[in-house]
Amino acid sequence: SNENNNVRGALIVLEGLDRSGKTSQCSRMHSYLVEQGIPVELWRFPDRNTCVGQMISSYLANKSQLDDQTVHLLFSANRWEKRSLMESKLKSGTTLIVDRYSYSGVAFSSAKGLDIEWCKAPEKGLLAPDLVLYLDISPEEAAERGGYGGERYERLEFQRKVSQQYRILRDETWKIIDACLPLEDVEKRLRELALDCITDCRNGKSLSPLL
Ligand code: Z5A
Repeated sequence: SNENNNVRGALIVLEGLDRSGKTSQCSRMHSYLVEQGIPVELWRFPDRNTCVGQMISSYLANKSQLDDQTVHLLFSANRWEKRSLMESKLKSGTTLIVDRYSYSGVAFSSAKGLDIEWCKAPEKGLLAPDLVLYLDISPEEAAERGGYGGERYERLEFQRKVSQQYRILRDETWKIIDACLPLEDVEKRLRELALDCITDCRNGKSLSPLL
């Protein structure tokens, strides 16, 4: 076996309010990395393709009712059911670009009033991201982008609370990017940060669990 077998992919997470541009930026970053010949996959949470994901999807569409604790644990279970696949992909050298992760789970549920430590507990032991890219936008500016659909959380008042919770979760491993810059400027900044992170992982940065 050659040394390359030990090279792992990076776990790169994009977070931010609804309309902050995560989905656009994730797909641009994915295409860019593919062009660079870097093994990469685009993931997103919730992953609506699983049975758990379908329950979440129907809840978000207001087609079913669940209490706050239950839906919190479903979002978390939706990450747990992908954990081992995530680990094997990373270990086999594939970089994962992930649209929302545990921080969304904690920010949205604690914005409803659930205790933040309670919200964090089921996330412990999932894989810790190597890089969290936070697309920073005020709830008001995000709302101005329009296209708030009919989903449950797409209301300004609630997005304000989510924004406050994200602020509490920030730590020194997050990179905060001004999401109001032109799309191409945001894209360029994200690329640089992602490439640095991929290099660090190739150079032996180890995978660790979320604490
Ligand atoms: N949720 C949760 O509660 N718990 C959890 O554990 C998880 C999630 C994982 C569904 O998520 C909901 O689940 C979500 C959080 C909660 N609820 N909310 N709110 P989702 O990921 O499926 O859906 P989403 O967050 O609503 O994604 P989104 O609407 O697709 O937003 P986005 O990805 O951040 O933005 P976008 O689609 O890329 O861009 C929005 C618009 O802005 C679009 O018209 C773009 O062209 C425009 N845009 C983007 N960038 C720019 C710049 N730089 N300038 C100008 N305009 C721009």
